[in-house]
Amino acid sequence: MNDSVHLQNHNEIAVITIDNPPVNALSPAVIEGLLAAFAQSEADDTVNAIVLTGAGKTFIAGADIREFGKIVSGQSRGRALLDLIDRVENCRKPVIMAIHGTAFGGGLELAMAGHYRLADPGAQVGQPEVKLGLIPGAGGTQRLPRLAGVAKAVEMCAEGNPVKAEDAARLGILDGMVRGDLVAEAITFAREVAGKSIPKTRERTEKLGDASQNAAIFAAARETARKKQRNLIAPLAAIDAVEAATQLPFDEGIALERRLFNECLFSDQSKALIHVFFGEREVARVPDIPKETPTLPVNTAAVVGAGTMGSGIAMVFANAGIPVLVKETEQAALDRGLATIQKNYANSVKRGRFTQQFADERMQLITPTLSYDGFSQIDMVIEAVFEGMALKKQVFAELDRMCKPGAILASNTSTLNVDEIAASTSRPESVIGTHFFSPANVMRLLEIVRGRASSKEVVATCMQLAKKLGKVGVLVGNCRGFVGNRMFHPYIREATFLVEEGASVEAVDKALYDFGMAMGPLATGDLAGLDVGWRIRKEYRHLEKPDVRQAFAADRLCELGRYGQKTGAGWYKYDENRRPIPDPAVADLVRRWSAEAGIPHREIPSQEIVERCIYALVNEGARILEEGYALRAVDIDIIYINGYGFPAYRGGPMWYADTVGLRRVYDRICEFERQHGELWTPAPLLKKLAESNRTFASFIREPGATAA
Ligand code: 3H9
Repeated sequence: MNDSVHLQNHNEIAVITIDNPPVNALSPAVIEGLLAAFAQSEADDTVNAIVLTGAGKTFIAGADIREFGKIVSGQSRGRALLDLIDRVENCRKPVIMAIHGTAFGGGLELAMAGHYRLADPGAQVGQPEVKLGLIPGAGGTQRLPRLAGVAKAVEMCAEGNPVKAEDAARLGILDGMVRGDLVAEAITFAREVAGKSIPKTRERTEKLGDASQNAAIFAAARETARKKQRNLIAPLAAIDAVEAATQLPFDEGIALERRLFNECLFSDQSKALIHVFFGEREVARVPDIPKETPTLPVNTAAVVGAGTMGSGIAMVFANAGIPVLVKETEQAALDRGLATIQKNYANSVKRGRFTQQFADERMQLITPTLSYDGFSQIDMVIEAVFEGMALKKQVFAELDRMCKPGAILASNTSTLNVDEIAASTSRPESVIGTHFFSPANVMRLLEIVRGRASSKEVVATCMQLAKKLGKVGVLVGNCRGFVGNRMFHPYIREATFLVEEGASVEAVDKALYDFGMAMGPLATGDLAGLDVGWRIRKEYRHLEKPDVRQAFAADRLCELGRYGQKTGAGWYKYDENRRPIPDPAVADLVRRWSAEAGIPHREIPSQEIVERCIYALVNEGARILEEGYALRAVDIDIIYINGYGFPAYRGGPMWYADTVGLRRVYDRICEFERQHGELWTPAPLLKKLAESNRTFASFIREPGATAA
């Protein structure tokens, strides 16, 4: 047919194969090839039935996401897939879908327009469009409830999670599972159904339920969406579209789905989420480390330090099936670490995330130890001891003596200089930073810190390992705080300044929560422990300029023993369930401290709160980008979304600034500089891009001029 669609005749059964690697996305060429293949098969009198399958590792991963930009810019009407789907459903010969790998999005929609669906037991089906800020746009919201029932269809379209073949067969999305050769079995099945009446999904109504039951399902789904997918428009649109399937004739339902799909497609949310989808894949690409770079095997690991981070990191390795030693210096600390791990697994089993058997098997992979015995066999060690340079250096010198040549020696430092740590070994090329985020077994982000001497093999291995560990690995350069924490510092500073200027603790947190952050900055401080920042600020006090304003309120709270959640009080008070309660005592204290410091209190609108905090992130991000500590603006976005609770539907801080317009962001930052002084000096890159009407996304650095 064409390069991406092949047609073969197997004794009266046409087999159409999509061959569009890597995931058989429905590109214009695939759709065109399929239309031609169906036309030819229908016209061919020797063909009695048609089997559609995918070459390679999957059936169809969905519409081609890269095409959406063309619809938005008016270059394409985007109707071709709908036309194909109509053609398939109206085909006069039975169409059997032979599904392996994934039938996602448009792939499932096409499959549901077929007359029968058979699948490999390892297959998955799903409508993940909502994760791209979209709804199914090729009939998914109308056909899925007809096959799976209303409740499951609402859940799948609004939440976007995949369903395994076995469950899909039970639900009626699939007609059966095939354990042997999928295509051969589909051909046999095709012979059985050829010539018989052809069932069409659009004509089915028996699973569409009754009005009162449905009303309860939709009300519950809307409530869940508002809570769990806060501020997102696509989940609610998906629910509306499925509701239409229960209330309108099929064609009218399709028309409504189309309208809602387009509304979502043209929204800023969808553009941002598509940016994030490609961004999460883009960050794996490191310009000077090609794909073919050899990597080192990581079949065994060790973690030094069994505190909160160390025990979480050990779980990450165990969960990926990698045996891991956990070393402590004292039995009591080791016992505490192991108890934490056991408690975490027990909670996961209780919540249904893991089976007891899975948890038991993972525990078996974790071996506690008080010595370096066995370290000489280990492929990769992650140091997760207390954040102090002297101790880290001592541990690395020991690892240098104990570990085999070529073993990767990684530090989980969140701020310290990886080159200085590497210098305490005789093999700085094997040393790298792997900055996990707390809780390590939950948070997806892994900052991989490239030292001056880190070898390309070591960097490539860690980038690849991140994926195996279920993390998004982002390569960053070795500056203080790396990318994430370096930007977090001015963000928290502004939140504190705002309180010192008269905004209430709750108002600051609410403004940023409403903006979409997972938590307000002050509540985050309480969770992490205010003493952490206090300790760092004390250590670096000698670097502060005397005439530059410093935030003081958090340090004063620490002096009063208010470290946050762990002491039952910080910016907030906490009840026994660690629920935050606004504390009038804090408001009084801050008012007094501000008066003493000569800072007048004033009303601060929530817009200013958001701009002060978010633009502080953006300005520091611009410096990091220009200095080469992040490879691209999107790397910063992915860090903030996966490690700091930045809303994905705003695309990350740099993408968000692009959508506001860099000129506007720059002008506002200049205003802040006039009001608040040199802490707000605009980053030179921001100034340059704003003045030339460009975006962060368009910024490409000279090759080689990077520390990441
Ligand atoms: C849709 O269908 C809308 C319709 O309802 C209506 C339309 C009118 N398009 O993830 P990987 C690329 S919306 C284009 O690393 P894995 C991906 O960028 C769509 N490209 O592999 C990457 O490229 P590169 C609904 C796509 O094995 C490469 O393929 N469907 C698409 O870890 C490999 O991807 C979805 O949302 C695509 N649809 O995971 C499914 N999908 O190598 C999105 C992937 O240059 N896809 N690419 O970086 C996925 O969830 C995963 O890719 C999948 C494979 C699970 C399939």
